[in-house]
Parts: sequence; C-alpha cells; structure tokens
Amino acid sequence: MKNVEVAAMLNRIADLLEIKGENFFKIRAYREAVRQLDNLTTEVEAMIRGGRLRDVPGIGEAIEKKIVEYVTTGRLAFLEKLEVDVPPALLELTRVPGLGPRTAKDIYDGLGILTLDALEEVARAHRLQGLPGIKARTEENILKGLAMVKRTQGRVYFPQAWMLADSLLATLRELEGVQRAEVAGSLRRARETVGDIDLLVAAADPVTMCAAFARLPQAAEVIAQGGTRTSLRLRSGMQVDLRAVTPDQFGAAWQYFTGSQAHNVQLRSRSERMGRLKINEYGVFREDGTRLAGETEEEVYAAVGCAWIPPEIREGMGEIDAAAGGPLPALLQAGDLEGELHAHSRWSDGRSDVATMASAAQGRGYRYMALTDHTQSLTIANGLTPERFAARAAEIASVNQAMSGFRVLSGAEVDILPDGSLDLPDEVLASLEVVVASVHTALDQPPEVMTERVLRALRSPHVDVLGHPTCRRLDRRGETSVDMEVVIAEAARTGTALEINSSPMRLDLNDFWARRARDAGVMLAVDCDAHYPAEFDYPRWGSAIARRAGLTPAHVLNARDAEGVLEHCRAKAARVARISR
Ligand code: DGT
Ligand code: CA
Ligand code: CA
Ligand code: ZN
Repeated sequence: MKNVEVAAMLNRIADLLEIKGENFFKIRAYREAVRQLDNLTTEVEAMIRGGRLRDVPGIGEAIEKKIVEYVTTGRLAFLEKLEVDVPPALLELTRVPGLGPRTAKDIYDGLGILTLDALEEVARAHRLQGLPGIKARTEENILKGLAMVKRTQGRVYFPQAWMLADSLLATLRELEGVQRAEVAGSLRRARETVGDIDLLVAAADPVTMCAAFARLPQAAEVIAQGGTRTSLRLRSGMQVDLRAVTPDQFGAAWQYFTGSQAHNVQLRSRSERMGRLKINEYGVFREDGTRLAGETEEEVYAAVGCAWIPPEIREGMGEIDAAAGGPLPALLQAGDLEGELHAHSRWSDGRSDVATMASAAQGRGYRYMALTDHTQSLTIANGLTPERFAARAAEIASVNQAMSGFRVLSGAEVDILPDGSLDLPDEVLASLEVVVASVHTALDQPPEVMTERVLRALRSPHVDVLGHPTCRRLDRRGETSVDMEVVIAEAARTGTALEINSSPMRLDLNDFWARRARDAGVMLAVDCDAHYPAEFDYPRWGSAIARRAGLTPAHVLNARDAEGVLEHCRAKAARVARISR
C-alpha cells in the first residue's frame, strides 16, 4: 500500500471526526500524521516491517495501530464505524474543495441539503448566506468548488494516479512470466486528470497472465476478467485496466492503448491513405496480411512514415503531420533541469535550513537553487523583513563557501500585495539575484482588479518569475479570477518568466496555459516550490506538464545554467527600462 493511500485514510478519519464535532486536538493529531507521511521518502509498509513507524514524529501508538491494521488487512474497523456514524450526505458535501466539515454540517443541519445538486441550487439562490458563519464570499467559494468537482467528476489528477501506478508496476514486474510492464492511456500522456489507470504487460502467454492479474494484492474488487483483459478497482475507488500481449505485439498495443482516441483515428486514416495499411493493437499490416511492424512503437510509427511521437503530445493536434516531416524536437525531460528557482528554508515557512535544502537540490542533480523565502506581509508564512533578508545573506554565503559545484542564489518569493505593489522596497529587490512574485492573499478579487494587480507586478524590473500564476490549490480552491490571456501577453512584452509550479497540489500553470505561454514567446520555469527536501522530487510532474505543453529545454528558464538565469534577469530589467521610456 502506498503512503498516499494511508494519508487519504487518515485524512478521512480527521474529516469524519471533525464532522462529528470531536476534540480539536485529536483531529489535529491525524492531520499532523498526514503531514508527516507526506514528508516520508520511505514507504510505510517498509517502515512497519522494520518496526520504525513509531520513529516518525507525530505518529503515536493509537495512529500507528490504525496504520498497521489498514496496511496489513486493507481495512480499518475504526473508520468503518465512523462512516456509519456520520450521515453520508455530509461526506458528499465535503467533497467540495473549500467546503470544510464544519460548514458542511451547518448547511446540512440548517437546510437539510443532501446532494451536491441541491447545494448548487441553494448557493445560486443565495440561500446559504442566511446560515451562521456563511458570508457572500463563502458562498462564492462553494460555487467555485462545485465547478471543480464537476470538472474532475470521477477523475483523478495525474500525479496521484502515477503513484498508484508505480506500486502496481512494481508488483507486476515481479510476477512470473512478465517480460515488460508499462503505463498506457491518458496517464502515459500525462493528461491533467485521468479516468482510470491503463497498464500493458508483455508475456508469452497473455491469457494466463490476465487471469493472474485478478489476484493482485492491490485489487479491492475485480470488475471484469476474461481473455487478454482484466479490470480491477483499487481501494481508493480508482479503476485499473490491464491488458497482456505477446512481446512481438507490444509496440503496436502500447501505441494503440496509449491513445488518444483522436490521435489513433488520425494515424489510422494516414495509414489507409498510405497504400491501405491497416494499423491496430497487433501491428501494422499490408492488405495481403503481411505484417510490417509491431514490436516497438518506433517501428509502428516508421511503418506509416512518421518519426516516433512523445506520448504527451498524442492528442491529434497536428503532431502526426509534424512527425511525418522528420524527427520532432526533443521535449524537456526532468534531467534537463539545471537548478531550482523557487525554494523555501526555515527562514520563512520551509522546514529545513539552507544547507539541507541546498544539498538536497544538489543530490537530485541540480547545480543551483534560488532561495526564495516569503516576504514580510505574509506573516503566517513567517515572511522576511528587509533586515532578516540581510541576516539570511550570511547563512547563504557560508553555505556557498562550504559547497562545491553548487550555488545558492539569493532570492525572494515577494508577495504581490492587493494593489499590485510588491512587499519589499525596490532597493532590497534589486539586491536579490532572483525574484519570484506571487499572489497569496485577497484571492477573491474581481477579474479586472486581480488581473491589473498581476500586470503591475510583471512590470517591475525586479520580478523575474511569476509564481503559481492562477493560485489554484487542487485540494482546496480553484483559480483566481486572473485573466491568463492578458497575463501571458504582458509576460511576453516585459520578458517575465511564468512558473509551472510542479507541486502535485498546484500543477500551476497547467499544460493548456503553459502551451499558450510558449506560443506567445514566454519563458517558463519548472519549479518545485520546495519547503523540505522530499519536494525536490516534484520535477517529475512539472516536466510532464512541460512536455504536454510542447516545451523543449530552450523554452525553460531553469534548463539554463545559473549564469544563463542571471543573464535572463538582467535582460528583463533592461527590457522594462526600454519599454517604459
Ligand atoms: P481516460 O481514461 O478517460 O483518462 O482516457 P484514456 O485516453 O486513457 O481512455 P481509455 O482508458 O478509455 O482508453 C485508453 C486508450 O485506448 C485510448 O486513449 C485509446 C485506446 N482506445 C480505447 N478504446 C478505443 C476505441 O474504441 N478505439 C480506438 N481507436 N482506441 C481506443
Ligand atoms: Ca484511461
Ligand atoms: Ca481504460
Ligand atoms: Zn507561493
């Protein structure tokens, strides 16, 4: 069982306890355990085997027992009892991001709301506002949250599905007879949300193999099993479609089951135009049945006169014609990133000191890291005053002294205040090497105000990167009302980079906006926004977004070396000076 699943279980307990109105400290203990689990780089299962689970701060005896029961049996009696105690309607309502358990209970008690449809109706009629503690703003947030639920109805953001797929692949690869196991479908294409997990296995005897899939330990339920296909449901509710083929069919099947449907339809009509070739999950065939290709994807594409196409851009948006013209430009890979442009330390709300963050970044292959602590007005994140920035400089200098082959750049994640001014005086901003500017407060401003606020920040000669541009938190809230089209145009005009925040809670910008930015000539920064060392694993998600957006290393600011980044920052300041004259 993966840590994400355990964390989800603990979170659910906390939600249910909160709905029941249980003791605050008890609830907080579960939330803290979730936070600690998020930080772990080891799997809980391994820690249980080593008897080390209790060493994790925040996991005491009671929570440890529950985790062990859940991991070893796949069920938890305590949770099942809670689920009986709490009205199912309340669980339904708390699915809405931004709608906490307490508010959900007020709505349920006050208006007898049982479904999301009913909730939307009363919110639209402004009837929620009469309830205790619900302001116009809460009502608006609930409507936004409802829109998010609708958009992702039954679907999961891709990083979460990848983590589950990792665990499945590891199990599959150990099964007797499995020669190869890979992810296919929308997950391989790294679509923002996926409906299920599609997996493909190469085996000499596909039919026997598919029967074995039905016995995978991760399966909570077998939905369908027969022939060369098995469908399972995981404990999280996620569906997994497994298919097995013989090794000589693997490339054709992998191509076919990766999709997208639009891409496959276009490829098929191309192959028909090209001398009536037939392309399916078994291979590429001539009319007389001669098989031309099938073992690898490369040969399948070659058989229809195309270069291999990276899965992330197989959406039927012109990629086939491009690949018919020759090899496609190499899209960004996580390994192309040279450094991090957005990281926090204990000076603000990070959990580690500068040296720890720097060596973690170096450990993942980075050569520099801009230390971008928060600024003074963000008191909940322990934001820095100009004086504390000055004090921090000494620690940065000593870390730089001590490390070789790595450089910490001084930086800030400066708050964009509600009026669009920046939360540090110009001379302090000018003294920093890299400045990320972000919106963190007054998130509910109307579109004109919010957009103008961000534009003002982009026009500052000191702002090098706009952080998490839409401010969405996938677990909590939707995008601000900012007009991204306008922001992208201004980023292009001023030479400001836009961030792809790789945190699985943000994924901001997403592939759609990142592609728009690329097309407008804007540079992107693929950032971790790391607050502790394990978060330096996030480029896996950010680079997948970048690939879907069609970005090559040339489009990505932190694919340059530190000097290249600083050069970009100088060029931005010069450009702003020029255009504002
Ligand atoms: P999802 O699951 O909604 O996130 O999206 P996909 O693209 O993973 O769709 P899924 O799971 O239904 O099917 C996986 C791939 O298999 C799909 O991208 C293309 C291929 N495929 C499935 N059904 C058909 C079909 O009827 N015709 C063709 N040409 N391909 C199909
Ligand atoms: Ca799928
Ligand atoms: Ca599927
Ligand atoms: Zn931020």
